[in-house]
Amino acid sequence: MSRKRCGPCGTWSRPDRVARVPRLLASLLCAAGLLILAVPSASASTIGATASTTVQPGPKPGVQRILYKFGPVRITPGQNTIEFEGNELKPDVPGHILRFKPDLTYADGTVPRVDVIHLHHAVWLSNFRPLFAAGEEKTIFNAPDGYGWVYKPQDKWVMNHMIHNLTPSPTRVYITYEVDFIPSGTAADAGVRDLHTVWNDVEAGKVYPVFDVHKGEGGRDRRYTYPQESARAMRSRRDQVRIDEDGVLVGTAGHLHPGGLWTDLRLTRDGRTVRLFRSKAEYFEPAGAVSWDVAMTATPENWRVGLKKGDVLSVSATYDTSRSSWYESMGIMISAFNPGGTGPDPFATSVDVPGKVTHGHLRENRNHGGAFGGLPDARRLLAAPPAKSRTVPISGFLYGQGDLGMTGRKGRPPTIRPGQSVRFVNRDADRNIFHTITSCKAPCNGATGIAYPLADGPVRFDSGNLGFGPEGRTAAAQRITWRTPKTIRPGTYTYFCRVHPFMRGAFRVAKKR
Ligand SMILES: [Cu+2]
Repeated sequence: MSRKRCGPCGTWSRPDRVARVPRLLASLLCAAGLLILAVPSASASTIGATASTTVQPGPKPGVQRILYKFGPVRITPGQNTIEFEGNELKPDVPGHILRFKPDLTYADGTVPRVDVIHLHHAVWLSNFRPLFAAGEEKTIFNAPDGYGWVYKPQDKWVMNHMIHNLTPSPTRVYITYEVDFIPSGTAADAGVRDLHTVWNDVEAGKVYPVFDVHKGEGGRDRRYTYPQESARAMRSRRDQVRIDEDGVLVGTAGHLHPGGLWTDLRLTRDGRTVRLFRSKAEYFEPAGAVSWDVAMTATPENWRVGLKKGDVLSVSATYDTSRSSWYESMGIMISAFNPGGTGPDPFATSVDVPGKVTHGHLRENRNHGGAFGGLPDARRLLAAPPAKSRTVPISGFLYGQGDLGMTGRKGRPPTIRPGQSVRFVNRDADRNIFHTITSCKAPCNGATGIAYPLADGPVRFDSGNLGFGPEGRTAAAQRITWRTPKTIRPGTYTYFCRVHPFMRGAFRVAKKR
């Protein structure tokens, strides 16, 4: 399969028919140039012999239900990278897309457990702009009756995906999407009104549009809203999109990460702002707002908002910070816009109604973790003298000293004195494997699952993804070393790898002699 590396520019772009700010225009043009290079070599034949299309009877007369299997996508040990691949798996004729249901499967059609293979995101780009997207919440996009996303066969599709392998074992997966489609010129297509995607992203214009949420941030309510509670983000306001023609919004739904409570879509017109919809994270997770066992609410079938040229749509994401830090978080709202259509004025009529989840609990989220996992309690282990130069190499998915999975001397926590620090070096980085050293509450030795471990240590530290990647489009921190803070007080500190949460370790700060 051809895998295209994109350069230092953004493809998370502003949507069709929406004015773009100059900063984004530059990144769009850059993305367009690179993707034009990428697309000609990418076709169904380069994806692999088993890339496939299945046409089934649709839910209504005249509607085709088409299942596309994009792959096999080869997943390397510990993979956590962002990829762009050409995508010819789309309808052959013009028409309208009424419904879009994404998923991730193995070759046999079963869905990987989310604590094993994790769909960080997939974005279906059409003509270099996002059309649909999926994360582990796997929201289903449904156009209201009488509307459909407009589609032409000459639209250039590119698959942007980040599939995260939480284990050291390579595998192969398929990104699947079930599309309900009506061909143009058929009776069923008569009168169907065009939809375009409006993409609001709190970090729009970045290929990896993420922000960190730290435990305890966000004031007394321990709820942190981005960008409003970040002075830096409020200076750039990447979350805003200006609408450049009159029309009607007919639906919206949000995307966020574990810890997220909701995303809000707002409209600003003539200096006034009104909330249009709150997409709530409804957690099935027994432990609460801490995992991917969640579904997002979407707007009801009859939701409409009339928009005027010059209106500004904006998004915010609110996270719970009472229990854990949430690194590399997202906040996106994906809306469907019908140019030229009309709808209620949201300043005169309240449109901010409760939504509905688009699916229930998913089986792949059933392994929650946290039960006894057989690992020791590092607080009871004998201390090891500090390693040479107080450096711990990370290699083969093991922390070289103090890994809770190692027995004997190697498993003992390296011990330093107050004012010193332990230095970690990721020796797996040359195999494109990133690791982190992230604080979790001791003993941090429970079984790995989607809700365990959490970044919930009493002293907050996080190394970032130690490794290198293409500038501007990677989770990598662009370094392979990290030192523990020198200010840490005596005690035993446990940590895990956010990329490979089965990796656990400890270090100790000894009392002053
Ligand atoms: Cu790791």
